[in-house]
Amino acid sequence: MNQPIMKGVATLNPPAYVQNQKLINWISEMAALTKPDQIIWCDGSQEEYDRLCAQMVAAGTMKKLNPAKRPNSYLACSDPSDVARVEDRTFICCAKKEDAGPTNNWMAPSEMRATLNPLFDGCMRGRTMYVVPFSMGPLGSPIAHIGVELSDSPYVAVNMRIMTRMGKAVYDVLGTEGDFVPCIHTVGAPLQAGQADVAWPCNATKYIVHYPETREIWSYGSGYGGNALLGKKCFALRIASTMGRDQGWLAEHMLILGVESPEGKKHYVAAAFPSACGKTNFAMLIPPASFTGWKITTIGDDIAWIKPGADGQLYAINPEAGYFGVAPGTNTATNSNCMASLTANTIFTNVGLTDEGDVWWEGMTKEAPAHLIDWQGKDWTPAIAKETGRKAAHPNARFTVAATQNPVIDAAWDDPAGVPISAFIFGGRRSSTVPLVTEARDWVEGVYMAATMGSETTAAAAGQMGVVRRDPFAMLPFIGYNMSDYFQHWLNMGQKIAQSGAQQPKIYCVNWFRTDANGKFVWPGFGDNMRVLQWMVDRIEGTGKGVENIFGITPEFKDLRWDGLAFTQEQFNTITSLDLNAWQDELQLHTELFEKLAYHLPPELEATRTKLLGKLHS
Ligand code: SAT
Ligand code: MN
Repeated sequence: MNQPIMKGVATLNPPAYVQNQKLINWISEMAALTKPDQIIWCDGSQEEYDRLCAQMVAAGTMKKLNPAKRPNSYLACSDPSDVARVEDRTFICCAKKEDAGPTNNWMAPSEMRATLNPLFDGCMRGRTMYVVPFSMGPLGSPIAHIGVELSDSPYVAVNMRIMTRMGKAVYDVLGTEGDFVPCIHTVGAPLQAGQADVAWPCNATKYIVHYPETREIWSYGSGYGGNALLGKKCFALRIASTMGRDQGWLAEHMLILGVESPEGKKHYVAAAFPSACGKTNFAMLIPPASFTGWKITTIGDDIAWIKPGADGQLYAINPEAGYFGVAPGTNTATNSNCMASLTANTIFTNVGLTDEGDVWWEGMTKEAPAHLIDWQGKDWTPAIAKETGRKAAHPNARFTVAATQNPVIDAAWDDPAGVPISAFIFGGRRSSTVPLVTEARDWVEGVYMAATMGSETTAAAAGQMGVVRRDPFAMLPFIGYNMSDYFQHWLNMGQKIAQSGAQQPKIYCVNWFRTDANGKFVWPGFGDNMRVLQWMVDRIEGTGKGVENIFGITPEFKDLRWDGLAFTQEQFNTITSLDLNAWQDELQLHTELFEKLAYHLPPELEATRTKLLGKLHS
């Protein structure tokens, strides 16, 4: 393999196929700053992937799983302090604070550069800098964009190969003049000469920094997930959302799925839920047995890039090429397609290692293995777990797997043109108040629903779990600019679609997570979400029935299909009832949100709130 490896940082020695001078200049500048021992230009080949994995096995970063159980698969266990995105260390650094808005941490670019420069100076000493070229979206698609990540983590290089279209072919698209988003990442743990490395190097100090105006990403101190795989939340959401604002498109925290009726009529819907609320499960849903002939297929499980086509309709791609999903709770009952995806060629992070050399996590099987090594390398048995509460897998443990391993991948998942979107779904995790499903009466009301969405927090972000926080569009940790300007952008997009004469996608708000008096989930969720999805498709087709209430249009019990599920009118009432007192409080929380977002808040949203409040009191 033609792979120039060079000691010291005097020359870069780029491969002949790298022809973009701007890229070479940037890498040269970054190498001079970070001072790696050597630079490896990743070509994305299987040979390179296998070699980096073998190297990490030798270094103790990963374990190779038993090939008889889980071929070509690995387990990586992180430092116990580096297990989730760090939202309080995530910064949007644009010139004006108001442009980052009240929901983001902000620092002036010059101040942040002055802070980061000394940290990055020499941060890769004793390590290798991997040059990772990647395309977010099908190579050459008009909806796709290119990034290059420089990282001193081989774990990042191999994960990026699964999560993105990574490798040599990206340089063909980039050419001599093409644009790319420069992403620099370091674990922030330089090695002195002779100093032994640790299995998961990282730094207690962390910075996840975005400069939206110059479209740069600088990440320091973490090797985990969205902190380090910079194509994902940093580029595909935070930077891309600002590109979308400037260029008239949308970068959203949404899965995209195809739903096909027995008659062969197909719709694509995009659905936003906060991290760790079951987007991957929804994207791979298996309809109940009684729904003969209905098919669900996956375009993407986490992020959607959506651009208006020549016909005025919205077309979406999945910018990613893999899934970085939550392992705990995943099993053949909750997501059998996902389990089938994970049978080989998978990287697991922070799950348990069984005595047979396979993986296990809470909820994977009814019965736990008698013994395993937990994600922190300690002996684990069901008895120890019971006594200490210690988990085999960290609650934010993840798998990294190529989208192509998904048995229900949509035929158009790699189509450069994208797929037309018929509906948007917004869902939070709410144990009370928000009903199973509501259809917005118009675009503005839909934007209002999405803007005021709340959700109980999960383990995907470091911090307290289970408290309700407002999470507009499930974008709270991912919007790269002022939230109110983003609401305005959505309103503008709706107007543009209407003006083009195209049909606006319908907008729905769902909640799978209502609980009963004992705190138990009432809605079975998972495959049974098909019942709600079918109602939406019927609505899109103009045949679905529903009634108008204060907040929009909802189905009555008789309007959903119940064959194959014992679900009573009474249970239905439990998850669809509107508690007017709770809604009084809920609207008060919307008011508080709007007060916080007052700068540039679109007047339509305040007007919608006033209208709803009026209906509540009438
Ligand atoms: O760590 S990630 O940002 O990749 C996962 C998530 O929060 O959804
Ligand atoms: Mn996500």
